[in-house]
Amino acid sequence: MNCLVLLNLKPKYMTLNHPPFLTHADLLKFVMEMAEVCSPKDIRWCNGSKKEYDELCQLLVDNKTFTKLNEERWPNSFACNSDPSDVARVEDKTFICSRRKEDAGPTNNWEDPREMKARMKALFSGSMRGRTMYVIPFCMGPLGSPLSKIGVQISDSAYVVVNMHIMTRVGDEVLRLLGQDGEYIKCLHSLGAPLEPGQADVPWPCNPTTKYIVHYPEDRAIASYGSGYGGNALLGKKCFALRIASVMAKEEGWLAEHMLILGVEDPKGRKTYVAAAFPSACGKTNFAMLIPPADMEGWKVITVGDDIAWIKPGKDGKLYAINPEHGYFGVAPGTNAKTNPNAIAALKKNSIFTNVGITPEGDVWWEGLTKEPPAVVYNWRGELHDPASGKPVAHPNARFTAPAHQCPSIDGQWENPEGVPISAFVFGGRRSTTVPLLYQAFNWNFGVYLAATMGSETTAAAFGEIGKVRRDPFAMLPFCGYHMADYFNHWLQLGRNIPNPPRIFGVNWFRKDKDGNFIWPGFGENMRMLKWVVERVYGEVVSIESPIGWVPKYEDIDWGTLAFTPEQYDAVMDVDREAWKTEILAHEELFSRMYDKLPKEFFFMRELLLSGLWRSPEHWSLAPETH
Ligand code: O2Y
Ligand code: MN
Repeated sequence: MNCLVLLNLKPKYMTLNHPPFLTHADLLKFVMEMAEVCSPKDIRWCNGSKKEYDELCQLLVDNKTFTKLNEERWPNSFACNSDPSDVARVEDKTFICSRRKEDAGPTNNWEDPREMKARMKALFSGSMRGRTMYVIPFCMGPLGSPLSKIGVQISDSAYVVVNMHIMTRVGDEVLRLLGQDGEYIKCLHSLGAPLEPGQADVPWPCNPTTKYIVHYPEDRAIASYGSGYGGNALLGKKCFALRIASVMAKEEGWLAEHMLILGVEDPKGRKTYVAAAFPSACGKTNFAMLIPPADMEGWKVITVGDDIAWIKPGKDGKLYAINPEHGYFGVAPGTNAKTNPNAIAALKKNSIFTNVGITPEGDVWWEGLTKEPPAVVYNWRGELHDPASGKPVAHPNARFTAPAHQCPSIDGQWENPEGVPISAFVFGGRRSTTVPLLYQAFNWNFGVYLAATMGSETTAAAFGEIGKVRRDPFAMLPFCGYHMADYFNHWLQLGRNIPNPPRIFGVNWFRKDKDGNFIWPGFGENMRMLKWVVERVYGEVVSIESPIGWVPKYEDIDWGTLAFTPEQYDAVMDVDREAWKTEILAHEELFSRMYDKLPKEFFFMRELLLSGLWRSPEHWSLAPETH
């Protein structure tokens, strides 16, 4: 019998052209109920085909949302400008609506889910009038992988559909995998910009004043209203793959992390996989696609993912990771053939650019792509760029959406349904002082403490005082769907359950000298640090014990042709005892916010670290050498 009859649905939406093989009654009910609330003009189920992608891109061109780029130079690619009110994730309007406030914790915005649902119902009522409601079945992770999870996003944005095509696996195959009663995450998204009869559309519809990104962890559901941009609207990414997935991971004994995944291939062909967490906009994509310096012959970095990792213990006790995404939503400014040649190659075709500059010849440009902007270029607000104005061409958060498989460094294993085995975790922040270039935590627990206390200095006045350290534990502060201290406990517990957990390292590429210059060149040179990490994983190199962890000896780093003197090394590796006393005491500021649930181990580790700073009157580098 037809499911629609079974569900006694209103004739208005009997023409929903869902695939004939769809037998998932709960999904049909969800779609029909949302249609009743949002009142779209029609409903379109996305099948994930190239035809669908091309058709919707053309629709976006016709609506003046997309500019088709020069086909010879940028095949099958488009650029668009968002509304100035809609340029980034809206953290202050992001909510975790767990039933109990204490489950969301002090670092998330919370509201009672019943109250929030009432507010959302009012906002979504008629919100899709005059627009098509797209139903986007998508899979996070390789189709059929035991580590993958399915979502269905309802959206009234064609821009969202085409971006989801690149960022996730969309279409009929996903519905087939769902079967009659498969589990899926309900994702509802509306631009909050209904069109009244006769009303002309605008290139970037959104709600300029009201935006909400709401998560219901217990219902495994997401509602996003008012924004068409990035993390607010592509719900598979931050909302599902991090906030909701982190809750599922805690309950099911795995990890959903804000981490890149890379493989290091050594000259003998040995592959070692590393997962690394850095706060947003700290160069994760660059690190994931690193090209080693020419003198490190035989060393290679291969890319599995640049932003999110789902990591599960395998039967052999190792941790296995997949990249749940299918594309990159990378920051454009600063990306160029020198800083990240692999990203430049990945975005050369079949890509979408948001908030970059566009030239009359159909080229795109952003700050850092080349030294000088093109003679004639329209900025992200569509104005003719005037170099004297001081205004940037691209918005600082301008993005490219590019298919992952187009990255030349993509690992042959990146879609392995079993995932790749992780041997090391790397955590890093942006610190101009105090934190050394590279160090290894004494053990798993100290590593968890290291990651929990990582932070970055603020670079934008939006975050208050410039240069103040903002703690971002595990780079997950904006993305953990539950109480951050429960999250720390989850990591500690995971370490207790696996026999030989991955080694944990801290890095800081951003240390400055007295004159304010970066000491470490970064980018490809970071390979020299990665090599030491790999050698430590296999116990192939000794280290020195500093008060905060194991550190490399100068002569154990492969310097190749890089002129980096022992004096520079001392400066970038210095563990200043007084600075570290202040640093460790400053951890209290974060901990005091979550004191009631903080792991007891943290209090002891803090004391141990502090006492270690008094361990010897000599400089730490004279401490005993050990494996
Ligand atoms: O501002 C946005 O909507 C995008 S944020 C983003 C995009 C890709 C990868 N990471 C991030 C992030 O904020 O960490
Ligand atoms: Mn990110």
